Amino acid sequence: MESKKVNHSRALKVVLIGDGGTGKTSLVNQFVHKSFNTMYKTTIGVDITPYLVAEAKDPKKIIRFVLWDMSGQSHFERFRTRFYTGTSGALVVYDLTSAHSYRNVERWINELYSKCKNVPVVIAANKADINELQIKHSRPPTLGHSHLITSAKTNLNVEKAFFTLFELITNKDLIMTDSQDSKTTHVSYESDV
Ligand SMILES: Nc1nc2c(ncn2[C@@H]2O[C@H](COP(=O)(O)OP(=O)(O)O)[C@@H](O)[C@H]2O)c(=O)[nH]1
Ligand SMILES: [Mg+2]
Repeated sequence: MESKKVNHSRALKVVLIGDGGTGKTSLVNQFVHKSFNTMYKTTIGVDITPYLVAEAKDPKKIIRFVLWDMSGQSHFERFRTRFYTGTSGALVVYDLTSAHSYRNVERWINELYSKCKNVPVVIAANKADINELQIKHSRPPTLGHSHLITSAKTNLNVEKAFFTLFELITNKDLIMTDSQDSKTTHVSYESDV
Protein backbone atom coordinates (compact mmCIF):
# COMPACT_ATOMS: atom_id res chain seq x y z
CA MET A 1 0.00 0.00 0.00
CA GLU A 2 1.30 3.41 -0.91
CA SER A 3 1.81 5.54 2.16
CA LYS A 4 1.19 9.24 2.27
CA LYS A 5 3.75 11.52 3.77
CA VAL A 6 2.59 13.75 6.58
CA ASN A 7 5.02 16.51 7.32
CA HIS A 8 4.71 16.82 11.09
CA SER A 9 7.32 19.52 11.34
CA ARG A 10 4.93 21.74 9.43
CA ALA A 11 1.85 21.48 11.62
CA LEU A 12 0.34 24.89 11.05
CA LYS A 13 -1.69 26.46 13.83
CA VAL A 14 -4.96 28.14 12.94
CA VAL A 15 -6.92 29.95 15.63
CA LEU A 16 -10.65 30.66 15.68
CA ILE A 17 -11.44 33.99 17.24
CA GLY A 18 -14.49 36.21 17.59
CA ASP A 19 -17.11 36.89 20.23
CA GLY A 20 -18.64 34.02 22.19
CA GLY A 21 -21.71 32.50 20.57
CA THR A 22 -20.82 33.49 17.01
CA GLY A 23 -20.35 29.87 15.91
CA LYS A 24 -16.62 29.14 16.09
CA THR A 25 -17.06 25.69 17.60
CA SER A 26 -19.96 24.96 15.25
CA LEU A 27 -17.86 25.87 12.20
CA VAL A 28 -15.11 23.47 13.29
CA ASN A 29 -17.66 20.72 13.97
CA GLN A 30 -19.29 21.19 10.59
CA PHE A 31 -15.97 21.36 8.76
CA VAL A 32 -14.26 18.43 10.45
CA HIS A 33 -17.07 16.19 11.70
CA LYS A 34 -19.90 17.21 9.35
CA SER A 35 -22.22 17.74 12.26
CA PHE A 36 -24.16 20.58 13.81
CA ASN A 37 -25.80 20.84 17.19
CA THR A 38 -27.13 23.54 19.44
CA MET A 39 -25.11 22.65 22.51
CA TYR A 40 -23.34 25.55 24.09
CA LYS A 41 -20.10 24.72 25.85
CA THR A 42 -18.73 27.19 28.35
CA THR A 43 -15.79 25.44 30.00
CA ILE A 44 -12.71 27.57 29.72
CA GLY A 45 -10.05 25.88 27.69
CA VAL A 46 -9.04 25.09 24.16
CA ASP A 47 -10.31 22.48 21.72
CA ILE A 48 -7.51 21.37 19.45
CA THR A 49 -8.40 19.53 16.25
CA PRO A 50 -5.91 18.35 13.64
CA TYR A 51 -6.91 18.57 9.99
CA LEU A 52 -4.95 17.21 7.06
CA VAL A 53 -5.01 18.62 3.53
CA ALA A 54 -3.10 17.66 0.40
CA GLU A 55 -1.35 19.74 -2.20
CA ALA A 56 -3.39 19.90 -5.40
CA LYS A 57 -0.31 19.52 -7.58
CA ASP A 58 0.99 16.53 -5.67
CA PRO A 59 -1.73 14.92 -3.54
CA LYS A 60 0.81 12.70 -1.81
CA LYS A 61 2.13 15.77 -0.06
CA ILE A 62 0.09 16.20 3.07
CA ILE A 63 0.02 19.38 5.12
CA ARG A 64 -1.11 19.25 8.70
CA PHE A 65 -3.16 22.03 10.22
CA VAL A 66 -4.23 22.25 13.83
CA LEU A 67 -7.40 24.20 14.62
CA TRP A 68 -7.37 25.96 17.99
CA ASP A 69 -10.80 26.88 19.26
CA MET A 70 -11.18 28.67 22.58
CA SER A 71 -14.12 27.19 24.47
CA GLY A 72 -15.76 29.73 26.71
CA GLN A 73 -14.45 33.23 26.46
CA SER A 74 -11.49 33.90 28.65
CA HIS A 75 -10.89 37.45 29.69
CA PHE A 76 -7.54 36.50 31.12
CA GLU A 77 -4.70 38.12 29.25
CA ARG A 78 -2.20 35.42 30.21
CA PHE A 79 -4.43 32.71 28.79
CA ARG A 80 -4.94 34.58 25.54
CA THR A 81 -1.30 35.40 25.03
CA ARG A 82 -0.55 31.69 25.23
CA PHE A 83 -3.46 30.92 22.95
CA TYR A 84 -1.99 32.99 20.12
CA THR A 85 1.59 31.72 20.35
CA GLY A 86 2.81 30.25 17.08
CA THR A 87 -0.30 31.09 15.09
CA SER A 88 -0.07 30.89 11.29
CA GLY A 89 -3.51 32.27 10.52
CA ALA A 90 -6.94 33.04 11.95
CA LEU A 91 -10.58 32.56 11.14
CA VAL A 92 -12.37 35.55 12.67
CA VAL A 93 -16.04 34.80 13.18
CA TYR A 94 -18.94 37.16 13.77
CA ASP A 95 -22.66 36.54 13.93
CA LEU A 96 -24.72 38.21 11.20
CA THR A 97 -27.52 38.69 13.69
CA SER A 98 -25.32 40.44 16.25
CA ALA A 99 -24.11 43.94 15.46
CA HIS A 100 -22.03 43.77 18.62
CA SER A 101 -20.06 40.77 17.39
CA TYR A 102 -19.53 42.56 14.08
CA ARG A 103 -18.17 45.67 15.73
CA ASN A 104 -15.73 43.52 17.68
CA VAL A 105 -14.13 41.97 14.60
CA GLU A 106 -11.57 44.71 14.34
CA ARG A 107 -10.73 44.39 18.03
CA TRP A 108 -10.09 40.65 17.60
CA ILE A 109 -7.86 41.25 14.60
CA ASN A 110 -5.93 43.92 16.50
CA GLU A 111 -5.41 41.57 19.42
CA LEU A 112 -4.23 38.83 17.06
CA TYR A 113 -1.83 41.19 15.29
CA SER A 114 -0.41 42.44 18.58
CA LYS A 115 0.76 38.85 19.22
CA CYS A 116 1.50 37.63 15.68
CA LYS A 117 2.05 40.32 13.12
CA ASN A 118 0.14 40.17 9.85
CA VAL A 119 -0.73 36.48 9.69
CA PRO A 120 -3.45 35.69 7.12
CA VAL A 121 -7.01 36.32 8.27
CA VAL A 122 -10.33 35.17 6.84
CA ILE A 123 -13.53 36.68 8.23
CA ALA A 124 -16.62 34.47 8.48
CA ALA A 125 -19.98 36.24 8.70
CA ASN A 126 -21.80 33.31 10.25
CA LYS A 127 -25.44 32.22 10.76
CA ALA A 128 -26.43 33.24 7.24
CA ASP A 129 -29.33 30.79 7.47
CA ILE A 130 -31.16 33.12 9.89
CA ASN A 131 -32.43 35.27 7.05
CA GLU A 132 -35.03 37.46 8.65
CA LEU A 133 -32.67 38.69 11.31
CA GLN A 134 -29.78 39.53 9.07
CA ILE A 135 -28.60 43.05 9.50
CA LYS A 136 -27.12 45.18 6.82
CA HIS A 137 -23.49 44.76 7.59
CA SER A 138 -22.46 41.95 5.28
CA ARG A 139 -19.64 44.15 4.02
CA PRO A 140 -16.06 43.65 5.11
CA PRO A 141 -15.47 45.55 8.33
CA THR A 142 -11.74 45.61 7.73
CA LEU A 143 -10.15 46.12 4.37
CA GLY A 144 -7.75 43.57 2.98
CA HIS A 145 -9.24 40.41 4.41
CA SER A 146 -11.23 37.70 2.67
CA HIS A 147 -14.77 37.84 3.91
CA LEU A 148 -17.27 35.02 3.47
CA ILE A 149 -20.88 34.57 4.46
CA THR A 150 -21.14 31.20 6.20
CA SER A 151 -23.60 28.95 7.95
CA ALA A 152 -22.34 26.23 10.25
CA LYS A 153 -25.92 24.94 10.30
CA THR A 154 -26.49 24.51 6.56
CA ASN A 155 -22.78 24.08 5.70
CA LEU A 156 -22.73 27.21 3.53
CA ASN A 157 -19.17 28.16 2.61
CA VAL A 158 -17.71 26.32 5.59
CA GLU A 159 -15.13 24.39 3.58
CA LYS A 160 -14.50 27.46 1.50
CA ALA A 161 -13.72 29.59 4.53
CA PHE A 162 -11.21 27.11 5.94
CA PHE A 163 -9.62 26.33 2.58
CA THR A 164 -9.31 30.01 1.69
CA LEU A 165 -7.41 30.49 4.92
CA PHE A 166 -5.28 27.34 4.46
CA GLU A 167 -4.32 28.48 0.95
CA LEU A 168 -3.43 31.96 2.12
CA ILE A 169 -1.20 30.45 4.80
CA THR A 170 0.58 27.98 2.54
CA ASN A 171 0.41 29.91 -0.71
CA LYS A 172 -0.54 26.64 -2.42
CA ASP A 173 -3.63 25.16 -4.03
CA LEU A 174 -4.94 22.54 -1.63
CA ILE A 175 -7.43 19.70 -1.78
CA MET A 176 -9.10 17.51 0.77
CA THR A 177 -7.54 14.25 1.76
CA ASP A 178 -9.19 11.10 3.02
CA SER A 179 -6.44 10.43 5.53
CA GLN A 180 -8.08 12.28 8.40
CA ASP A 181 -7.58 11.43 12.01
CA SER A 182 -9.35 14.42 13.44
CA LYS A 183 -9.91 13.72 17.09
CA THR A 184 -10.58 16.86 19.09
CA THR A 185 -8.58 17.22 22.29
CA HIS A 186 -9.85 19.50 25.03
CA VAL A 187 -7.16 21.22 27.06
CA SER A 188 -8.57 22.87 30.15
CA TYR A 189 -6.81 25.94 31.42
CA GLU A 190 -9.12 26.43 34.36
CA SER A 191 -6.50 25.46 36.93
CA ASP A 192 -4.05 28.18 36.03
CA VAL A 193 -6.07 31.23 35.07
N1 LIG B 1 -28.78 29.14 13.04
C1 LIG B 1 -27.47 29.01 13.26
N2 LIG B 1 -27.02 28.81 14.50
C2 LIG B 1 -25.67 28.65 14.66
C3 LIG B 1 -24.76 28.71 13.59
N3 LIG B 1 -23.52 28.55 14.10
C4 LIG B 1 -23.67 28.38 15.42
N4 LIG B 1 -24.96 28.44 15.77
C5 LIG B 1 -25.53 28.33 17.13
O1 LIG B 1 -25.04 29.41 17.91
C6 LIG B 1 -24.72 28.99 19.22
C7 LIG B 1 -23.27 29.27 19.53
O2 LIG B 1 -22.45 28.48 18.68
P1 LIG B 1 -20.99 28.05 19.10
O3 LIG B 1 -20.41 27.28 17.96
O4 LIG B 1 -20.98 27.40 20.45
O5 LIG B 1 -20.28 29.49 19.21
P2 LIG B 1 -18.84 29.86 19.78
O6 LIG B 1 -19.04 30.36 21.18
O7 LIG B 1 -18.33 30.95 18.88
O8 LIG B 1 -17.99 28.63 19.70
C8 LIG B 1 -25.07 27.51 19.30
O9 LIG B 1 -26.37 27.38 19.83
C9 LIG B 1 -25.05 27.07 17.84
O10 LIG B 1 -25.91 25.99 17.60
C10 LIG B 1 -25.29 28.92 12.27
O11 LIG B 1 -24.56 29.01 11.26
N5 LIG B 1 -26.64 29.06 12.18
MG1 LIG C 1 -16.99 27.66 21.24
